[in-house]
Amino acid sequence: MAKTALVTGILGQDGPYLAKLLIEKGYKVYGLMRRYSQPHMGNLKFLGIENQIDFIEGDLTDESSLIQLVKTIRPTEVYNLAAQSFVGSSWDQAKLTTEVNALGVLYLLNSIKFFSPITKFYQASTSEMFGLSNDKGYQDENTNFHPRSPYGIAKVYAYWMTVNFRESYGLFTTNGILFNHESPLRGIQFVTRKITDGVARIKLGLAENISLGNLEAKRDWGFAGDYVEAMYLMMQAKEPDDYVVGTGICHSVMEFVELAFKHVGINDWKKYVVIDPRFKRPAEVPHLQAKSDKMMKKLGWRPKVAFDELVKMMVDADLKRLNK
Ligand code: NAP
Ligand code: G4F
Repeated sequence: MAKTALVTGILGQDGPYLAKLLIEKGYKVYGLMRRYSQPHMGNLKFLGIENQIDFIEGDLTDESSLIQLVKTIRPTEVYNLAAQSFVGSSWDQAKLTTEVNALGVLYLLNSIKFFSPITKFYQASTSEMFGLSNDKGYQDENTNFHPRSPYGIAKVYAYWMTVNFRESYGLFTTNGILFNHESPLRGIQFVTRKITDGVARIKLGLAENISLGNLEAKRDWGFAGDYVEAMYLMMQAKEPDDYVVGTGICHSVMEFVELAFKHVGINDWKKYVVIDPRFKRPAEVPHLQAKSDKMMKKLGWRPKVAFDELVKMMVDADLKRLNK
């Protein structure tokens, strides 16, 4: 019998990459999507898999929709990628962020516990949970959480609920604590896509500048396609556990900007960047850098795409998109 996977967040960035990987491995993939007047299939189309997913309507905040689909499909694996994932919006939409990112996870775990306890569960946890914790210059599974945004706080709740369902009910539940990962499918609000789209527009004469916030922030940026492999590996492990996933190398937003402009032959990038306080956050996370030794040693995961390749891949994809 083919394995079945339910992927929430199927229309986002990670959902399509993960679905593609699972399809290649012979899974039947169900995708949870909200009800839209016009569904946006762009990211699935980009990977050429829009006709290979069984779509199911539902919402993480609607427990009855989750119960119904878990009960009906009884999937081998559930990958919970759905979230209000933009940190910047989480201060103004703290309640919504909590309902989706925290309570939504409880609803999904309850649906599995009551209606399909053999189903394995993956929770999209995040380095944002570490927030200000940086005593050692890196973060690993032993680092304390000190979230700095309603987004990070809601994700801490979901993290512990995922652990608690494992400890209380013996379910196979696992947390992937993923550091920032990017791709041409990244949402336009996130700083990397905002930069690569802006650079491509400037190069093509379609824009004059890019407005950004804090250029000093440092992130451990990897390629989303590599990170969905880590999700899959965690779900194939003998025992459920929690893992930090990142490249181990971090760069500042400024370095990202510099490299993106350099790739299109512009060296004097400062002429094109405007600092706009509206893009600064009420509380910043200054430095995220993963130490993924556990993931690498226990599950053999390795990132394949380096930072400079990632920046070039994203700029090239935006140039191509805009040229069309
Ligand atoms: P994304 O592109 O923003 O995708 C999130 C998806 O969740 C979207 O498709 C969205 O639907 C869906 N969603 C939002 N609210 C929902 C609801 N109430 N019910 C059902 N679906 C809902 O995020 P991503 O970058 O792929 O990230 C995937 C997951 O990993 C997220 O949980 C994120 O918090 C977490 N994470 C991401 C990173 C990263 O660097 N990318 C790092 C660590 C953790 P719409 O398409 O309708 O908006
Ligand atoms: O691209 P960002 O918005 O990503 P952020 O906040 O790190 O969150 C992403 O990664 C998390 C994992 O660590 C995920 F959990 C989360 O779902 C999301 O995928 O911002 C990155 C950095 C921040 O320090 C921000 O202050 O870039 C800085 N920045 C500077 N100017 C900006 C801007 N961020 C955005 N979005 N827009 C700017 O103009």
